[in-house]
Order: sequence, then C-alpha cells, then structure tokens
Amino acid sequence: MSIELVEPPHAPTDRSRDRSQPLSNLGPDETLKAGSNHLRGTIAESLLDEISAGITFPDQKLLKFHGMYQQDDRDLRDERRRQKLEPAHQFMVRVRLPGGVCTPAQWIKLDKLARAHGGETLRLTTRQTFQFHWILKRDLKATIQGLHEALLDTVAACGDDTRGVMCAVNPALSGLHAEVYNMARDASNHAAWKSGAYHEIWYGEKKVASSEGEEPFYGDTYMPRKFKIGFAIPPSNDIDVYAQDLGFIAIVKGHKLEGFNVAIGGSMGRTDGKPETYPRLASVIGYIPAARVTETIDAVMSVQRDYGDRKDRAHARFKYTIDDKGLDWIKAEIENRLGFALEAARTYAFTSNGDVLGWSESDGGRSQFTLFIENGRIANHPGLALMDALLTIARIHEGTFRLTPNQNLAIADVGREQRPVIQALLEEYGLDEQGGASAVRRNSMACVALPTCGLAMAESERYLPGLISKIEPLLAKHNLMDTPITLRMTGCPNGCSRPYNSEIGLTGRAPGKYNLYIGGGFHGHRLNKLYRENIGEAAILSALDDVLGQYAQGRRPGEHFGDFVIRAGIVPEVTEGRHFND
Ligand code: SRM
Ligand code: SF4
Repeated sequence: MSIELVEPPHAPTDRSRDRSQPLSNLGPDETLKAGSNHLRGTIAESLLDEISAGITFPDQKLLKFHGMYQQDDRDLRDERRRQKLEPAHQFMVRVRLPGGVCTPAQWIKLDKLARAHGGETLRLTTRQTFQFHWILKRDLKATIQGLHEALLDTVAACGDDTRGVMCAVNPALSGLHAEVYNMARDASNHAAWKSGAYHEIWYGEKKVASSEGEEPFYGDTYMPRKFKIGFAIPPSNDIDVYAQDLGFIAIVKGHKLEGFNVAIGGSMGRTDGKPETYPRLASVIGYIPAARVTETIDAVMSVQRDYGDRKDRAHARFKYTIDDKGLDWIKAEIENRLGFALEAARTYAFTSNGDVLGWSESDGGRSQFTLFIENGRIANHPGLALMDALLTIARIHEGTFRLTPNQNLAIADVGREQRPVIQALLEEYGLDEQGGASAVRRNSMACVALPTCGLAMAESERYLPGLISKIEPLLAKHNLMDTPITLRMTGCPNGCSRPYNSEIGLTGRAPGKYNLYIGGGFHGHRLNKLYRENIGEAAILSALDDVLGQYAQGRRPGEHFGDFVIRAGIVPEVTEGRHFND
C-alpha cells in the first residue's frame, strides 16, 4: 500500500516549513512526513504482512520516529543473496530514557525483553539509553508493550525530532543531579512528538478526534532533521555538550542551580569526500535563568524548524542553518521568539568528558559505583556473565541505574547499608577490579557498526577491544598505561561515538581501513585533525607508536595528549569558523 503524497488538509497549525513552497519542491522525506497522517503511514498494515520479515520502505522511514530501525544481519547478507532470499530482517529498538536514569524494576523488564526477543543482549548507547537488536517483526509489539508495562516507550528515540535528551551523570552532587535530571526529563516529554500514532499502533488504542491538531509544535513535517538536546553540569562535560544541537551548561553557585549557558549548533556527522559536510562544535550564545529552559527549547527548535534545509538532508542539521544564516542572525531570531535578550554567558570550566569509574560518594551519605562496560555491550560474555550480574544486582538494588554518555553504567543512589551487599556482588562476578584495563581503554568508545548498522563501512564495536589490546603494549613501552587519553572509533564518518572531538579518533572508510584523527580536546572542547587517511592496522599502530612516544618524551606536567600534539606541531589546531577537520 502506498502513501498518498498530498498537501495535508490541516495546515493551520503547520508552521514547520515555508508555506510559500509547494510540497513538490521539497525533499522526498518532507512529502513522506506530510502525507503520513502524523507518522501512522501504513505501519500497522506492514506489521501484519506475513510474507516479508520486513516492512515497506516508506514505513521504514516513519518507523524511525517510533524509535525503531529495520536492519538486516550483514554477516548473512551475501549468503542470503546467493540463496536468493530476502535479507535477514530484524529490528533495532531504541528506548526513550531521558538522562539515562532507570529503576531496578525497569532494568529487570529490559533484561527479560532482551532475553525473550533481543538476542540475549542489551546495548548502552552514547546518548544514555538502551538499544535492543535482533528483534523480529512479529515480536515488535510484544517488546513495545513490555516496555509500556515498565512505563517506558520509544517515542522520538530516532527520526526528525528531538531524540534522547542527555543529562550529566554527576556523582558528587546528587541533589543538583536530581534537579537538572528532572529538567532533562521534562524537556524530553515536552519536545517529543504528540501524535496518537504511537498509542494506536503499539498499544491498540482507538484514534481520538481532536480539534487542536495533533502536532501543535511540529505540524505535519516535523523537524528538517534530528535535533539533539543535552544538559551538562561542569566540571564534567560527560554529555559532550558541544556535540549537541542545543546544549545547556549548568551554572551553579555553591550547590544551587542558577541557570544555564546556552550552546547551539553542535553535531558530528560528515561524509568523506564532501567538504561541505563537517563536524561542528556548538557555540555558546548566552545565559538564561533556569526557569526559562522550556521556552528556550521552543524558541531554538522553532528557528531550526522554520529555517532548516528541507530539500537536502545532508545539509539539514541546525549547524548548517547557523553557518548559512550567521550566528548573530540566528541568535537575534531566537531572542525575537523568546521576547527577551540572552544575558552574557557566565564563566564555567570543564575538566573532562569521561566518567569517574568505581565508587564515589554523593551528598546525603549515598554512593555510586560506575562500571566500565566496554562499548556498552551487555551480554553474558565467555568468562564474564555481565548480563546475569547486572540482573542479580537489579533484583536487590534500592536506588537507580544511570547510563552514562560514555556507554558505561552507574549503580547509583546506593545507601550505606546496601553498599557492602553491592560490593560483594561486584566481587562475586569479577566486576570490582575493572579488569586492570589501561586508561586508554577506560576512556574509549566504539559505535555499534557491523553486523547490524546498515551504514557501517568497517568494524567498530567488534574490533576496537582487540585493537586496544595491541595499543596497550605501546602504552606500556612509553609508560602511559595510566594516562587517560580519549580514543573513539566508528565504522563510518557519521560520528556516533563522537570521534571528532576525541584525542584519538578512528573512523571507518572500508573493511579494515580507517581515518586517524588526533588532537581533540580532553574535555570535548576542540575538534581533532585528520592525521593519516584510509590506513590499516599496521599503519595505525605505527603512527600511534610514534606520536605516543613523542608525547611520553615531550609532554609537560599534566599536559593532555590532544594538547601536546598541537603544541608540538604534529597537527595544526582546528580553530573557529567552519571547523573543518580534514
Ligand atoms: Fe548514530 C545513524 C547508532 C549516537 C550521528 N546511528 C545511526 C544508525 C541509526 C544507522 C542508520 O541510520 O541506519 C545507527 C544504528 C546502529 C545500530 O545497529 O544500532 C546509529 N548512534 C548510534 C548509537 C547506538 C551508537 C552507539 O554505539 O552508541 C548511538 C545512539 C544514540 C541514542 O541513544 O540516541 C548514536 N549518532 C550518535 C551520535 C552521538 C550523539 O548524538 O551524541 C552522533 C553524532 C552527533 C550528531 O548527531 O551529529 C550520531 N547517527 C549519526 C548520523 C549522522 C548524522 C548527521 O547529521 O550527519 C547518522 C546517519 C544519519 O542520520 O543519516 C546516524
Ligand atoms: Fe553505524 Fe556509522 Fe553510526 Fe557507527 S558511526 S553506528 S557505522 S552510522
């Protein structure tokens, strides 16, 4: 069944595009959204079709707004093609989990669903949520309804909307964390799309007629592209606030939240060989009192909604709107919509974008254990029953879990009496020592890539642990095993592990081939620079041996690797402007 691509009848609330432009002049995704009956499309029918394990192409696109992606097992692709079979379709399901906070009861449910439908694995993502992979079409509804029982959903986890709203996982200040986390949760609820499509398709509810229009903010065509929001609490920049389309940097006096500096226009995605696409770090444009967060979200998002490129999706992120129109123009337009001028940005300082691993104290006598989870993969690995261990902990844990932006997991809000119980379980499962990993491994991230990601050009999650095992002897040789250096790998240039602001970045070009970037800022404040292009493992190790050796010899006390390679002239600094890093 095809979707009718017609001008929607309920235009009055649709401020989501320049109405002087006929739909036919816009990109195909715009006409698809506009004709989708607010994201219903024919998803319900596609789910019932028993002939294919997949769904129609337009429904695949709409399904993203519902937090799900049709994928296929790429390890099996060639063999199935040879056998003239359709690809081994399955679905990735991404949970909406603002700030990465979940309860033990929710964990138990997620674990159960993953064991029943998700290949007995869960994946913690770089935006603090869970992904299920390997879900078959026939199990999608049961999965979503199971999440619903645990008060979770997948609305807007993907698609041209707000995505997962991030929040710093600040172990030291639990009162402040609670306050800012509540704002992140409210922001997610406020900015998520509102159509009844989700309830009708996944929960089987009847359509409710409304005179107001289903999407008072988004209209019929939603955002031009994904839009990402995050809340940072200095001195930790764990959420990588400069990689967000809209970032809020908490300004705190004592332990009291005063307001936020506002940063706009961050994003990582780029395409090899297309210099008109580039990563850009967000620009700080001013300060707002804490009470103004919601209206600021509306003002900033509406500027992008109304001025973002709706013809060319490769040019549709907010960063391009800002660079095309000029930062001053965008800021003035935001202030115009807000009805007040932003105050001058307040002083703040970040010190790192990593996690503090192990036990740390919170105020009020509670503590938190942050567990290093290599690349966010939760499964029962040979010799490490990680999934079982976390389920056992969830069964007795009385606090919360916090998923970190570095794909790690904090067992948070642990009371005094519970701490020894949790410690004993960590020891029983061999999770207390964190495996003697190098500081580089503990500060590493890899995106999912193969075999599920349809865009991967090279391995990432399955390859990085082994590569680090080969880098570690070099670190040992240069006496750098305990020196934190951020290392991030992706299987393509899209930047899902935020590789372009790491001190060492590796982005996949082809099977076994990567671009090597160095010189990013230790706390995510500076883009790195292309150092070697399209190289294989031997060349990566040789290049790293050389630059790590120079760093070990020439660094100043406390100097980070990224800062050193710039000071030593190994790569030039990526400065203001369009932020090109290749
Ligand atoms: Fe991402 C697309 C995985 C964080 C930039 N990302 C994808 C897809 C859905 C592939 C696709 O479109 O078919 C990947 C699914 C792989 C799989 O099998 O699961 C995927 N992205 C991920 C995750 C799971 C990586 C991870 O290992 O944790 C992260 C999920 C975050 C979440 O919970 O919402 C993830 N993606 C990011 C980030 C980091 C961030 O947001 O902090 C970025 C860079 C920031 C940015 O948006 O620029 C990112 N993903 C992209 C892009 C490039 C976007 C662009 O504007 O250029 C794509 C491709 C696209 O959208 O066309 C993409
Ligand atoms: Fe897939 Fe590329 Fe994102 Fe990795 S960076 S998950 S390969 S889209």
